[in-house]
Amino acid sequence: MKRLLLINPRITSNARFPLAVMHLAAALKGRYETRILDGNLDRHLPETAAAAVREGGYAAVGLSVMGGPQLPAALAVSRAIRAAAPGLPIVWGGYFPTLCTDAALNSDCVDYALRGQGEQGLVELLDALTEDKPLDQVAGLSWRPEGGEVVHNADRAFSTAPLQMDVSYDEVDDPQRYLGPTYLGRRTTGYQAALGCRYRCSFCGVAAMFRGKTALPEAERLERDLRGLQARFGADSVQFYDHNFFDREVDMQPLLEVLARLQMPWWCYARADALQGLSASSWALVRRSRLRMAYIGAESPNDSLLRDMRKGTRSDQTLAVVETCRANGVVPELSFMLAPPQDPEGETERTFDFIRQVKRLHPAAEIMLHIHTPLPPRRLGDGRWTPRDPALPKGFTFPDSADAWAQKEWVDYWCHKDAPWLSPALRERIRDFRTVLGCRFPTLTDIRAPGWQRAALRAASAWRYRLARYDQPRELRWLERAVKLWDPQLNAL
Ligand code: B12
Ligand code: SF4
Repeated sequence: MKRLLLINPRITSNARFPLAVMHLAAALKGRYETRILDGNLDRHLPETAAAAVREGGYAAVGLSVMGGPQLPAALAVSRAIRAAAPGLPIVWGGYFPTLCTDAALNSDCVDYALRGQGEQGLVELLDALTEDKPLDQVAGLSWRPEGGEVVHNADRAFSTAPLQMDVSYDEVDDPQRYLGPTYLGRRTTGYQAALGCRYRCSFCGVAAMFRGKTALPEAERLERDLRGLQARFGADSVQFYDHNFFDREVDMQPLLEVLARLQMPWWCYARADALQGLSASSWALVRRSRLRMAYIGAESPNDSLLRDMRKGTRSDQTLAVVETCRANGVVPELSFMLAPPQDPEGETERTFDFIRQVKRLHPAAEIMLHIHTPLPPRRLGDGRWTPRDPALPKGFTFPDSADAWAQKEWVDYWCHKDAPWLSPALRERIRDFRTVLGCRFPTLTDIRAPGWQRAALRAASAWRYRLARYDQPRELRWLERAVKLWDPQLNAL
C-alpha cells in the first residue's frame, strides 16, 4: 500500500490529540498507509521528518497548518523535508492555506494547498498524484503548474461524511500523553462532536472553512466515542472542540441527554443567543451534564460594531447570558476584541467598562482579551476575492508569503495579540488593564496556584480595580512573576 506522512507542526507544549491529521488518516484508511508525526510531542520534528522521508516509500507529505505560532514550525519542517527528499510532494491543509492560499503557495516548500475540509480532497489529490490523473478535478485544490501561475480549483462542497468515519487513537504514537489534568478533571480529553458552524462572522476563519454550514453527530456516536475515551484512556472530562456547540435546541437535546448520562465535566464554545434561547428543560440537562465553562464570543459592547462583524448577537444578550450562566452554575468565558481599527482607544475604554459590568454580575466570569485583527481578503474557488474589511486603515497591506506571515509581528496579528494601528500608549494601557484584571480575578483555569497566592493577588490589586487605576501596576507585575501567574490565553483554543 502507498504511504503518506502526516505532520502536525509544533504549536504548544500542552499537547492535545492532533485531530486534524487523525481525521485525515481515518479518511485514507484502507487506501494509503499513514504515519503521524506530532511536533507538540517531538521537539526535533524537522530532523525526525527528514529521517522518515529519507527512508523513502512515501507518496507525499501532508502538513496541518494554522496561522500563528504553527506557521514558522510548519515552514521549518517543510524545508527539512524538501532538503531530504527534493522531489517529494508537500501538501499543506488547514486554516492557514484555506485563508491565505496564495501566500502559502508563495513559498519554496509548499507544492499543494488544500482549502477547507481535507478528508476527501486529500484522497483525491493522492490518487491524482500517484495515478498521474489531472489535478483540475480535485475540488478545493490550489497549486502552481510548473513555472506557471497559481491555479485555484472550485471550492469543495461541505461534507458530512467525516461524521461517519471512525478516528483511530492508535494512529498516534502514545495516545495517553494527550490527556492531562485541567480545572475540569484529572484526565481531560479534547473531542470534536459537530462539524462547522452555521454563522458567518466576518472576522472568523471558521466561516471561511465551512461557509455557514454545520452538521451534528448522532447521539449514539457521541456516546460511543466518549465511553470509549473513558474506558480506554480514563478520560473523566472533555473539552469540546466544536466551533459552536449549542446548535438548534431540538437537535441538541439528544446530545445533552448523552452528556447528562455521562456526567463528565465539560467545556465548549457557545453563542449568547443560543444559550439564552434554551428552554428550562434543556438548562436542567445542561446542569445535570456538568457543563463547567462556556466560551462565548462577546466581542464588543458596541451593537453597531457587532452588526458590522455579522456577529448576530447583541450586548444585552451578552449581559443576559452572564446572569443565566451564573444561575445555572456555568462560568461564561467571554472573549472580547479590543482596539478595532475604527476607534481603537474609544472602543477599548468602552469594552473595559463593559467588562466591569460583567464582573459585577458574575465575578467568576472569565475574560479573554484579544485585539480585533480583521482577516485578509481570501481568494474564492471561482477566482473572485472576498472584500477587504472596510475598517482596515488606508494603505494597510497583508503579507503575501508564508515566510512574511511567519514574522513575529504577523504571528502576533494572527493570535490577536497586536496590530499595526495600536499606539504604544494603547498597547501599554491594554497590558496594564490585563494585569490588574488578572490579579483581581485570578483565572479558575489555573490548577497550580494555591489559595493563598490567589488571595494575595486579589488583595494587592483590589484598590486599583476599585478606583479603575490601571496605570503602571509595577507591584502587580512583580507579584505576577513571583507566583508565575497563569496566562489562560497562552493555551487558548
Ligand atoms: C485544539 C485547537 C488548538 C490547540 C492546538 C491544535 C493542534 N493542532 O495541536 C491550541 C490550544 C494550541 C490552539 C491554539 C491556537 N488556535 Co486553535 N483551535 C483548536 C480547535 C479548538 C480544534 C482544532 C481541531 O482539532 N479541530 C478538529 C479537526 C478535525 O479539524 P481541523 O483542524 O479544522 O482540520 C480539518 C481541516 O482544517 C483540514 N486540514 C487540517 N489540516 C490539514 C492538513 C492537510 C494536509 C489537509 C489536506 C487538510 C487539513 O482537514 C481537516 C479535516 O477536515 C480549533 C477549533 C476547531 N473546532 O477546529 C481552534 C482553531 C483552529 N484555532 C484557531 C486559532 C486562531 C488559534 C491560535 C493561532 C490563536 C488564538 N486562538 O487566538 C492559537 C495559538 C495560541 C498561541 N499559543 O499563541 C482558529 C483558526 C482560525 C484562524 N483564524 O486561523 C480556530 C478555528 C478557533 C476559532 N474559532 O477561531 N488551537
Ligand atoms: S459563531 Fe463563532 S465559530 Fe461561528 S462563525 Fe461566528 S465566531 Fe465563528
